[in-house]
Amino acid sequence: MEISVRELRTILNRVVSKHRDLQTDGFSMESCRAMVSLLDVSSLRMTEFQAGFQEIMFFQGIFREFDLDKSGCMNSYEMRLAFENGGFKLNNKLYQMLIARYADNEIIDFDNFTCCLVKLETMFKTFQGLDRDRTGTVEVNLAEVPNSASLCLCCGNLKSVFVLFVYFS
Ligand SMILES: [Ca+2]
Ligand SMILES: [Ca+2]
Repeated sequence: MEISVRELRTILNRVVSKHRDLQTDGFSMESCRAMVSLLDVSSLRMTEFQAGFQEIMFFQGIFREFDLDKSGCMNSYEMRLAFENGGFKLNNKLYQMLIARYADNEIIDFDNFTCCLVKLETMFKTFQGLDRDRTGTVEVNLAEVPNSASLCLCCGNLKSVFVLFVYFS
């Protein structure tokens, strides 16, 4: 049995609608596509769906933990703590780009939060795949860029990664 991106979206939205303490306007097709591509597949079989679902539950745990004022959404301070706890040490510029891309009226709801973390995770995975000698730096030529929609050029080491990218556009 396979689950399509559209079905994944329906399931996730049904689940999050039961958690009234999480602010969300629902998962978009874009967020769901990003989740499926993180798993490197085009549609989900049951085991992949379960893995994806556990990931969402994990993000939900982080979201609740760092929603310090229990507002049901993240402000930029809470978001930064959540990123750092998730192992994503970002420089200020990248951090501000992410907030600008994912915040709505300066707050980030649960679906945007999940989409942002999924994309970051995909980007870090891409980086690690390119960093074959594990030096924390990569050099890529155009042919190695994963695809034109996710041009991702990274430099610096992973502990304070400096990323120049046209990834979230
Ligand atoms: Ca949203
Ligand atoms: Ca909050």
